[in-house]
Amino acid sequence: MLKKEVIEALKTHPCYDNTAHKKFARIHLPVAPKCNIQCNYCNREYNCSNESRPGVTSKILSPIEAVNLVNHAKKRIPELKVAAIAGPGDALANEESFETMRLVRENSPEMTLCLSTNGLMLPKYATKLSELGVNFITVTVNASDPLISEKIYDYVIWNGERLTGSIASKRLFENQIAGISKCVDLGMAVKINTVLIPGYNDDHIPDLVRTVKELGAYIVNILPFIPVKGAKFSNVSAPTSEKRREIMSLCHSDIRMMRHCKQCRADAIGFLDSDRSIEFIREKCCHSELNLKNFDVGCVNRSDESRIIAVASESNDTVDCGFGNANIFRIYESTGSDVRFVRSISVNTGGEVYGQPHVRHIGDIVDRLNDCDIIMVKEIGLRPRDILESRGKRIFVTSGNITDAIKRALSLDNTPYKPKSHARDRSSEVDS
Ligand code: CLF
Ligand code: SF4
Repeated sequence: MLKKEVIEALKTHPCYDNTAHKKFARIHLPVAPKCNIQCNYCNREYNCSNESRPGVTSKILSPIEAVNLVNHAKKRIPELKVAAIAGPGDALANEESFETMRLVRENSPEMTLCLSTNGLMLPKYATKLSELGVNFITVTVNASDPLISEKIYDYVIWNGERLTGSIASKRLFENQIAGISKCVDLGMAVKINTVLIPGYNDDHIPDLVRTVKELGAYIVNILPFIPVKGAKFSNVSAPTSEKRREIMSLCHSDIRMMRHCKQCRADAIGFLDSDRSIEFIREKCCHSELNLKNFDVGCVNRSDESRIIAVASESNDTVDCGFGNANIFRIYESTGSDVRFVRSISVNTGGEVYGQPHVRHIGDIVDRLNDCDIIMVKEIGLRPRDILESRGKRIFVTSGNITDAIKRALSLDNTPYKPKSHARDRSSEVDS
């Protein structure tokens, strides 16, 4: 049974209610670049700012940038009711999604939280999402028959292993079923998105819809497949609107159908019918105008003179860790005379100190410290240093008491504060 607050929130959710989209708006927060499966219709590399389809974004935001954006958008769009994560990768394959939802909840408790996923990690994270207040979950399920789905998915990454063929599709579907059931038991509203792919799953969709109905899904959205350059299915034709209507009419007596989906971008903002993201991200970011200095988020409220400093510290009062092996960064704000602790950012090292896992770990730390001006560490490798400096960060290698070290660093740092574009640059993956 749906939670009481979910029943209330349904009335203002532009995707779950067939009339709410005319009165209420949503914001997508593109904080989730990574994915743990490969659908044969997806290519997130091809990213044109004029293109409108799922998986496309002009920029990846950090959680703090995302919260800043929500605050900014709320002022300009009073009808904004839903803050959501819809890619560009899979929301549950990116730690930043949880931090983003937590910060939005803390900062904008009136906002409905929504998230879309392929479902692979849903059994693991359903409870955590419910505790974070994320009550609206979309799961993309394209087939329940492994013989069909093995043609739709290229691979699935599960427990660090790359699964293919029917093993991959069985794992994915089993997790989708378990995750959907868990969300339903927790009183969340579950929407199923199914991509209608001619010649692959068209005849199978009515069966699939009955299956998800039995699991307790609230609504189903049958989206037409969009051929995308560079994807395995780039030569498959899109379905005709008649075909889609025909399939929807076969299913609508079984379950509520969404009929107004706009297949929006991962950074869409506004009413479903009129995307205003260009006002907030695309245009602003190109001109570095996104207001990164005035975080409205409760934990950071900086002035023009202040700096945000990330300190690698295990002990809480001394700079005592190297960049690559720190488990935790303590974030401070300082103008040079006063030093204010803001919060901690945990970066699980995962125990790997060599090879690709460590390279990825370093890259993730760099991303998570995107909002900081100064990075203070006991030691740092050449390449992470280069990457951080190319993003406009200043690095201080030091040790000892944190407050003293910050004051010392700021007395040496005369560079005027200049907000940089924080777009993730994958062209220069780091190693330590
Ligand atoms: Fe976004 Fe999706 Fe939440 Fe809506 S979209 S995460 S449920 S707030 Fe909506 Fe866009 Fe269609 Fe998605 S129109 S693509 S169904
Ligand atoms: Fe692309 Fe989403 Fe499929 Fe991942 S789950 S490959 S992001 S469509």
